[in-house]
Amino acid sequence: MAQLCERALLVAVTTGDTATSLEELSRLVETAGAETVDAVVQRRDRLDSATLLGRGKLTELQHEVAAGDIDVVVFDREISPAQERNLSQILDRPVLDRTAVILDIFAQHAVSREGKIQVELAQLEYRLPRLRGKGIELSRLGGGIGTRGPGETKLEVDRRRISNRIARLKRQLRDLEQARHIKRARRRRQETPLAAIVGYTNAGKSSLLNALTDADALVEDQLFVTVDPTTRRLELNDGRVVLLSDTVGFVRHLPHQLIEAFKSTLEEAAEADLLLHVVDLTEEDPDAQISAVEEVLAEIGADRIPQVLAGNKADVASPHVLARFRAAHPEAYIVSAFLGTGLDLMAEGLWRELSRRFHEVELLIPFSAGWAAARVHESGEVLAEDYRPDGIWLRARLSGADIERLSEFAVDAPLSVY
Ligand SMILES: Nc1nc2c(ncn2[C@@H]2O[C@H](COP(=O)(O)OP(=O)(O)OP(=O)(O)O)[C@@H](O)[C@H]2O)c(=O)[nH]1
Ligand SMILES: [Mg+2]
Repeated sequence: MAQLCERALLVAVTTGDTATSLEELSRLVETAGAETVDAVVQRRDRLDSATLLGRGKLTELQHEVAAGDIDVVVFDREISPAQERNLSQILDRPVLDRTAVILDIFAQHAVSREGKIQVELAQLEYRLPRLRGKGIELSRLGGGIGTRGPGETKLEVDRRRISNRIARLKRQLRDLEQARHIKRARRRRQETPLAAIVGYTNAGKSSLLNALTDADALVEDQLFVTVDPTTRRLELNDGRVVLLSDTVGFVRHLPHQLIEAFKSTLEEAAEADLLLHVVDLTEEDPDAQISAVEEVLAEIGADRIPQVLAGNKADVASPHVLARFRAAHPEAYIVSAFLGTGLDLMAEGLWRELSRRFHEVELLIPFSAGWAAARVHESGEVLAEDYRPDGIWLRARLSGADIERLSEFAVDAPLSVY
């Protein structure tokens, strides 16, 4: 892929006095492979529906674009297809919004077949209403942000072909989803509890998965590195097992086309028994990221799943952020995926939270049924154990499925239900 480094001018348009920082947009643009030349913040009482900005400001931008040898202008908000058309005419440069940049990053980072299909679908859905006429004239020769498909593919620019391709991609996704459902059903039968790692992009989710398990998920100081999630078994010290799965990073205003296309991937989080919510403590305001993550969780229907909160990168966090975070979230675990600190406690915390939905039972397992005792140790919580002449006596907390599976060994009906 010709990786020309585009020179980008960033523009934030805000109404009211909400504080705006173009720092995140700048990181997004750089991750997508362009260079931020300048950033302009424009405050307005109301937005112009056709061009967002007024005449005067647009003239200023025109000059800036010419003088700064700018290739592309990126807005820190969603711009409608009509606004994009108007703005790119006036400024005589391609005009992108934040969504286009995020989609571009996903396109570059997707690895698996399903990931690539999902990204391309999101890109085309975003693109279709933005084409003029048959669409061909919008093709940007030479590529650049907003024109790259997943892998080496260049995005389609012809309206009719896009529609056909969208239909085909949707069909392929449906097939892949079916395979995923079968896998998930199998997991459910085994009843190994699943914890999904969620959090803002770059919080260290993949690093934590690697530190806790033998996964070698890709870790980079970039945004949206993980597009294809990994699941691994996490074995606790005493042999109990939890499945731990990495997810796509979240960001404030995650493009809805992406959420749509990534539904099946995000379902992994939505169907988890527990969420491990990872927060980056090197951020000045971790709570802003927490809120953004909560918003996406609500959107995918995962906001009622119990959560364990973990503040990561404690090794480099500033003392005042750490202190503030501790005070605001006394229940949170403070960890460092780098140093491995706090991980054992956090894993225990995960298990404790998962076992809340367990029931306490008493079992007497004959020595000939060693598998059953092994099962209790692996997927339950053993509270007491005694070797008796007629077998192994256990008092344990087990999932409903395990209680059913091991019912022949039950000494009594469940003792207590949580
Ligand atoms: N100092 C320090 N850096 C960390 C720690 N954990 C992760 N990092 C760094 O943070 C960056 C992001 O880590 P990832 O694990 O890729 O983050 P992620 O949440 O999976 O990010 P995406 O997949 O891009 O959403 C990398 O540069 C890591 O080396 C930590 O405990 N301490
Ligand atoms: Mg990751």
